Amino acid sequence: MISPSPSPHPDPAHPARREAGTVVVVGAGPAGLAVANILRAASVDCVVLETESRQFIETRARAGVIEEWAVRELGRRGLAGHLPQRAELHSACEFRFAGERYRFPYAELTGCHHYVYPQPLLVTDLVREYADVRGGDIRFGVRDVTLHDLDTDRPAVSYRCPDTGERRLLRCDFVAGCDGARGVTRDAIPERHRRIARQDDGIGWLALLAEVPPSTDCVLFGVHPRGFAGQMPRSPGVTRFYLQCPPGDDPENWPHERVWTELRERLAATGAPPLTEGRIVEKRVLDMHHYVVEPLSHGRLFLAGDAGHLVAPIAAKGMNLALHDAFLLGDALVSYVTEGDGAGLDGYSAAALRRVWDYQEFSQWLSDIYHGVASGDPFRAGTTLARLRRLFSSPAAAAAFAEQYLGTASAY
Ligand code: RFL
Repeated sequence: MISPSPSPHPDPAHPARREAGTVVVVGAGPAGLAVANILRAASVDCVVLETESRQFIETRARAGVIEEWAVRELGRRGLAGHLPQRAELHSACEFRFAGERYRFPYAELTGCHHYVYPQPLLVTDLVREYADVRGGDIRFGVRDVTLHDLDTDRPAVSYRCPDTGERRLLRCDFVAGCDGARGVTRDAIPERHRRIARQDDGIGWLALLAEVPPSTDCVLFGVHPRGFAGQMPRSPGVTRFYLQCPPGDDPENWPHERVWTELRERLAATGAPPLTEGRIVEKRVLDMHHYVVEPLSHGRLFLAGDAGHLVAPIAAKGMNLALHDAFLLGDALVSYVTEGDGAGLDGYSAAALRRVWDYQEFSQWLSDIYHGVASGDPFRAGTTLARLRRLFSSPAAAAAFAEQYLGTASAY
């Protein structure tokens, strides 16, 4: 229960310049910026701390697929920015296996679409709305962010100022930990108060960004004995590709020619248009691992987005979950601060985790499909192909897949 607790210790250990506020948001990714915008719209004062520069976060390429419910929520809160004009609307994806193409028309089954809008554009819109339009306080390039007194009703966050090297301390009522998978807020929860459930698929993906138009109008999943391959359109001139590879592989093992040969082979299918080959502008290896922190809160600290749960980009779910957390947390903080209603904060972790676990389960299921044929286990390869064929022969199986892929269940 959110209730008054012991006062913070005085700050003799922190000879820092002190300021006070209501909420400190650590991290300016989709989660932190959405929370900060919701607070700002309700005139709840907050400060956002971000280790990188504004230019860096506005150009960092990552996600691209946003689910329709999340777009609707962004719009309802005046946070859709340029998305309605610039996003591409997708209504189908395509599986390729056993040398054939199988188009899966999910919009026909759910009435909902995926919006393809690169993460840097969403982040640019959200920073602009928060800082330039709503006049919010955001501090870039901060160093050595540290959390203090989380078990009191006046916690604090300190950081080193990039220009002066001076240490600053922000006293607040709440801390929103939105600093992603490599942040510090998750570790501020004592181990005895949290459990981290982890899953490692033991699989790597070479993630590529290429300056080429996509070869089809939709996302492609190639399930091939040589390994998974994927194509995710990002814009008319930029496409993301994935190639399954050994975990921890060196991207330098994948020169231009090898990348395009493997993509052509793994995505080959009767009647498929040829892939357009072009310059690769980003090449990195991601290990397919996942975690969930439970609970997502400790005292006055609330985790949102990748800080609290990581889902590998298998089903394009991470940014959608980050936004879902942010909507719940932003609303709960506003209710508490403006009306004294703590129910949203008390229930935040459980409510957020229901969708998190559902999406994790779907990603595991999809990971089995993507990687089963190349597993070297003929039994697993057989069951994987049976699952795939079922999607195209059983309306019930297709409806269940579409609901999970689009995140449209009526309750989580
Ligand atoms: P972010 O975006 O990582 O933002 C966290 C921010 O915190 C800053 N930071 C700190 N700030 C202050 N103090 C500290 N100590 C700090 N430490 C870090 C960081 O600089 C950063 O600005 O987390 P957030 O907001 O939770 O958002 C999560 C999403 O970014 C992530 O889930 C998605 O990118 C995952 N993902 C995808 N999700 C989708 O929903 N759809 C997709 O199509 C999709 N594709 C992808 C993806 C992730 C990928 N990679 C790179 C893992 C494709 C890829 C290749």
